[in-house]
Amino acid sequence: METVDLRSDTVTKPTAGMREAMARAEVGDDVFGEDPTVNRLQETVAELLGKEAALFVPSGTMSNQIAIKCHTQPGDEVILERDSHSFHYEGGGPALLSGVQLHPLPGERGVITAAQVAAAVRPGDHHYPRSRLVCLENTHNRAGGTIFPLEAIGEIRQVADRHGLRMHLDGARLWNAAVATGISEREFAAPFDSVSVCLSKGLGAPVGSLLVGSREFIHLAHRYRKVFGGGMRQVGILAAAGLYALAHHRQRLADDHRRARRLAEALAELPGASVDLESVQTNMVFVDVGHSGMEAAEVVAKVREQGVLCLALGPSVIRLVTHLDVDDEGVERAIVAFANILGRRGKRP
Ligand code: TLP
Repeated sequence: METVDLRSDTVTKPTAGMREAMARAEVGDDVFGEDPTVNRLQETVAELLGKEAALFVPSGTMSNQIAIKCHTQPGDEVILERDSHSFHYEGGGPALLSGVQLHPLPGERGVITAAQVAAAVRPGDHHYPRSRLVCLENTHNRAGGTIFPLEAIGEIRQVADRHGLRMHLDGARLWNAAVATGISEREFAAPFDSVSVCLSKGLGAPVGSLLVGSREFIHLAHRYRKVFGGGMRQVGILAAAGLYALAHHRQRLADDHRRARRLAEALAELPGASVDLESVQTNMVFVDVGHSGMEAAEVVAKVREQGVLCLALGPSVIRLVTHLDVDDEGVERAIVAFANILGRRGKRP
């Protein structure tokens, strides 16, 4: 039985075309800045996001952590959303690597407002930490792949300008936000001083993220990439996968979004399952099985027996993510597997 892996869009395997591009890649020592494929990828992504420069790094986590390090001094405070990746899933990196304090704000489907940010900025009195950076996430992972609207970002930028704050975007899935809205990555990136984007999520490359910003910012980021152990050598092989992904796998994200919607609508019909359909804006579906009498982990184990993999995110919440390696048939199989556990259509009142 072939498995349908909906745990994350990070699980994709490189396609034949991607592997061929990797095999053909011209390489050099990137620590010396001599890998022509890495240089081409950095120029391509900087251009795509409308920034002066870009730096290829091993992971989204490192990219965010380098950005926080570059923008802050120890003792500074970083304002971010309470469910953001940098707050939850980066191992306490901001405290460990940058010595900063985090100021998490509760968002609505991952979106915080300019008024919340303004209220969180500390007075310029020596009792307080120095507010220095605002980090946003687009799309927002733990909120269910939701889009941070451009207008709301613009309003936060105005607050940031008034208080001399920098802004960083965790755009691990910015590609999804762009395809879903028709607003370009460049427009979404414009209000930010730095942006991190991942090649290893929906785009289907095996490794790699890029941090973009001004030339001066990237010069400093280069130093911290080395310090954090992220200087790599003949990584044109990986950059080639990224260039291939950018050229061939961006527009197809619309298919992932269509499949997530199909999955969400079908699962929402099952007894004991509820889905916030408004949060299904890109390639993720969060299902709450709280009313099924089963724990999320139990449901996950039972659908696994039917070859469907997904993740329990809490006692009652399950995350399913569509991607390059899940087709229409895979989605239908997942729906059947859940229906076998939770019961058929015709939801109880
Ligand atoms: N997210 C992973 C897990 O870490 C949860 C996933 O399966 O979704 N920013 C965002 C918004 C992310 O979702 C992730 C990865 C990262 C950063 C970190 O990227 P990597 O895994 O490359 O360090």
